[in-house]
Order: sequence, then structure tokens, then C-alpha cells
Amino acid sequence: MWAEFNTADADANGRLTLLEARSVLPALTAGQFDILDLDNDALLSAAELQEFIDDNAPPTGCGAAKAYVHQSIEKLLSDLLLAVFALSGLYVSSRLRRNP
Ligand SMILES: [Ca+2]
Ligand SMILES: [Ca+2]
Repeated sequence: MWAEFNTADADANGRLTLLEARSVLPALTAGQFDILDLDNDALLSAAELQEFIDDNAPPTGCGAAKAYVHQSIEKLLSDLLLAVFALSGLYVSSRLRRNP
């Protein structure tokens, strides 16, 4: 999965720096990168991206604290989600093109 992630990962170490992420998401800001970077090591792993997508899937009983955080950064997250889904969407469409 995550073919675009691998494309962005220029040094193939399984983590994206902000510059690597920007190679596929030119509009990505440092602030958005920080939100995705759950362990604050300045690198994005595929697991961190997946966790972001999972966390922002339609709510299935989120806690109140989490709902509050989502409310305060809702706009930023929705923009970012579009970008992340664009990443995975590119992968899907490249797969479809390759299939007969
Ligand atoms: Ca890398
Ligand atoms: Ca990280």
C-alpha cells in the first residue's frame, strides 16, 4: 500500500521529512506536518498517516476531550485529510491504470 508514500520517501528510510512529504504534497505546511507527526520526531511514518486517517474516520464514540481537539482544529484537519486522501487516492488510481 502507500505507493505515493514510497515515492515521496526519497532516501527510502521508511520515514518522510517535511521536504520529502512536500514532494508529493507541495501545499503541506509545517503546522500540518506537526499534527501528523504523532511522536514529534520530525519524521512521518506510514503508521502515523494511517493513524491520522483512522482517528478522523466517522466517529464511533470518541471521547469528549478528543471531540474538543477536533473542534478547535477541524478546518485544518479537513484540509489535511483531503491531502492525505489525495495521497492514497493517487495510489488507487495508479493501480487502476496498471490493471487490464
Ligand atoms: Ca525518508
Ligand atoms: Ca513521527
